[in-house]
Amino acid sequence: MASTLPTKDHSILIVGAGVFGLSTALHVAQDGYTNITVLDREPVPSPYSAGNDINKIVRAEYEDPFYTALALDAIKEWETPFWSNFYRPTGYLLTTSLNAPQKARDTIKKSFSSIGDHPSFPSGSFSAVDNANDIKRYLPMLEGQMDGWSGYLNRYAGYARAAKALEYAAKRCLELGVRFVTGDDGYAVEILFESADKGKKVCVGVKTANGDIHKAAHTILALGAHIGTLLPEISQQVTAKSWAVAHLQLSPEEAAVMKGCPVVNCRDLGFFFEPDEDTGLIKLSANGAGYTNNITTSEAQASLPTASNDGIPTEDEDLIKRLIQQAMPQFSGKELVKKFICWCADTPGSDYIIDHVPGTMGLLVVAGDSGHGFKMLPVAGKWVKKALEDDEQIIERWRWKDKKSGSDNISWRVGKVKDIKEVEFSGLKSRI
Ligand code: FSA
Repeated sequence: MASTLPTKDHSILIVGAGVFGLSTALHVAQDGYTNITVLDREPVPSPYSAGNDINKIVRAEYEDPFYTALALDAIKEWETPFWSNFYRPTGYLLTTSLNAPQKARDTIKKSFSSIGDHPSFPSGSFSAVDNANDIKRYLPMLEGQMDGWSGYLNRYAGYARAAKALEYAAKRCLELGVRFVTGDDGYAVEILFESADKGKKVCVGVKTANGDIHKAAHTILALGAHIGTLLPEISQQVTAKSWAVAHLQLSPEEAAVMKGCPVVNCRDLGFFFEPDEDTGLIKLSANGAGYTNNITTSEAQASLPTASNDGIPTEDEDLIKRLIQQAMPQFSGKELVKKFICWCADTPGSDYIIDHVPGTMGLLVVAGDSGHGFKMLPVAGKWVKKALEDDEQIIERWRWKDKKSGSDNISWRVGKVKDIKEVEFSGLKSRI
């Protein structure tokens, strides 16, 4: 039944209805595939998806021109009528603060020069900002002192209304005939294989928590940070890491003043967005190297997401409070609300993995968002479709890696990776 080369009537099973899963479903359905099923433990937007958030950064300046080109493609899509309801091109301020480590300053220099060097950024998209006065000229709503802040403003960027964009993608999939199975009926617990063909195990689908068998000619695993629970052998290249998210509730009057504020990302503190237009919530996140949850199972030593995402580490709450104090002290008296940790699937070099699982047929994996996947929602499915239709992944950096390769020292991150079980949570000694 399973063949490496799909035809339009072959059954395609996509496990995971997050960013990569929905984008894949959309692209294969738009291309005329007629038999597509998406499984998830929860309806879209699934709380297990890192994309289930009010907003996510959309920017294209990477230090690596490979991803700059892809993100520019994605921005073009975000600007089309299909996606534009969910894109807010507010611009993006990237800075460091007074005591930022040299690493944070260096990454800003590199990403700033990537904008200048790339012909596809509209001219006049960016301006250097050397101090708080420069920043306030462009962002007058920021009342803080922002001592020692410098960096640049990129006008060809903004953010996506993340959860809403996921809901819309699912709606368009449904219109194209994609089936969704959610809850225990959609919670994949085992990959099913049949006897070997040409020395490879043939994947025939998955079993779900309710005991159902979902058979398919092509199974695509898109489980984000949770991928290691279903496919333990990927854990040597994918590490689940989490970052803290919190919110400030603004009144309608306060939100009106902050409206239109570019995304502010201070590399050594954290980032925040303009208030959400429906709720008046400002989302903030702390910048750090991320928290793992290392566990040893019978099959592997792996970092996997915790069962609950509630609350944030105290040290991140402090960073977020410093960010508020320095940029918008008018809100310093407000309590942080809706605090949670968001799990990403990190790879050593921050490259995605989009490949056939070695030693198998009919089984493809799309993983390793590395915390920079959401902006690619409109285009990622195109890459997955290509990998599905090719016998092998021709883009080397997206291939399955048998050994841990690349460095854990991601240039845009500051600080040290810590295990979530070893840090203090606000009000709790530790997370577990
Ligand atoms: O692509 C982007 O600019 C989003 S990065 C957001 C972030 O919180 C990172 O700052 C962090 O280092 C991690 O990768 C998770 O995502």
